[in-house]
Amino acid sequence: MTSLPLAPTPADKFTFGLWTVGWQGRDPFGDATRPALDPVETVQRLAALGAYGVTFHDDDLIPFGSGETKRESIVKRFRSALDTAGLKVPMATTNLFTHPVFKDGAFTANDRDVRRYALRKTIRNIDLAAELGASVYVAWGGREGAESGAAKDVRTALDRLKEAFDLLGEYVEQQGYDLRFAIEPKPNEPRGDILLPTVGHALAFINELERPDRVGLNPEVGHEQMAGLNFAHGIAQALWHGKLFHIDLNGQSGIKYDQDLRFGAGDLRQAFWLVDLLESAGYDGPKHFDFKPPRTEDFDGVWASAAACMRNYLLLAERARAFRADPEVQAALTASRLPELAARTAGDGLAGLLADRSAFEEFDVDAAAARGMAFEQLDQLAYEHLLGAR
Ligand SMILES: [Mn+2]
Repeated sequence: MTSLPLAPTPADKFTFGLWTVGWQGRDPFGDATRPALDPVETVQRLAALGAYGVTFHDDDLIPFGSGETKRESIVKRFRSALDTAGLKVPMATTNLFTHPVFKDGAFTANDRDVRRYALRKTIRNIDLAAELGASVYVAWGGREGAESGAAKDVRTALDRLKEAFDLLGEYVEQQGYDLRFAIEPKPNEPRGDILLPTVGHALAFINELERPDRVGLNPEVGHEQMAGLNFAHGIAQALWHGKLFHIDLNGQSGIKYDQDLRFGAGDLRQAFWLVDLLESAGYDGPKHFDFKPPRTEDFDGVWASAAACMRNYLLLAERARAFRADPEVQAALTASRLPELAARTAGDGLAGLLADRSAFEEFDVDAAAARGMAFEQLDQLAYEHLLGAR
């Protein structure tokens, strides 16, 4: 296949966290392999690559413990870099996991004073997020969890987690900010087990909040795949509930540590179905990359990896469009009876269903059981498009 002339533009709404390209490669077994990156340089480089925006944790931009004067000068310099580069800040989040004070969690730490500190730290960055024009505030509770059974009373911890989101919702409402929260589920790492481990757990939790409309999801590819789940299915359900407020794109190879590979690496097949879903569903929020350029890379590798995230999305979108537009695919979808799934099961109502002898008494169960679904022909067509053979 020849190289497709696909270059990202801000209209594609690709965004990156400061902590992604800025990751220095420090892991549990080794020290940093790259120096720190100036957020201003990140803004310039991402704009040059065709990105739409950047996102940040409070401490990515303003080092933990900075005084008010230093904070103001950092924000001023960052804002001016954004304006010059034309980059947006559609989302921000809080670092409630790096500092040792959060070793037992933030909103669900057993220590009450840690919980109160975590709320104040979050509220402080919500003000900055609103000031920079963000419309989504992500909450990843990386340390909200436990390694052992009695260490965390999960039902009580969920009470505290609800209390936190209710208070944050009240604050945002009081301030009149146009800001919604997006919970990011993850099953484990850094805690042995994390609360709200999957999309489904988080969706159920949101229903118990005082302001459920203000809270949705920020699912991450690798986080669901770490739990062995089908990410596209999880996203489809989040869309069905109207809860896909934001999305973290990256790559993961099966059930193992959180790999944060560039988007498209790892499970390419799931990446294809994800892009097919996002494009056909008309998702119009930011397409946010939360990945880590491997610690083997120098800065050339970092920017190559960032550019590849966007290019892989565009390539997959092009492949998905070709798949959907192929007349043979449309015929195969009909042969697999997808249009029939869209028909009401009992459009004739309960009375009609009960009166319909062909639905039960005269239904030819054996004939229906014998019908093939033709899914293999359909799936092979998808593979042919994904592999560039059609
Ligand atoms: Mn991850």
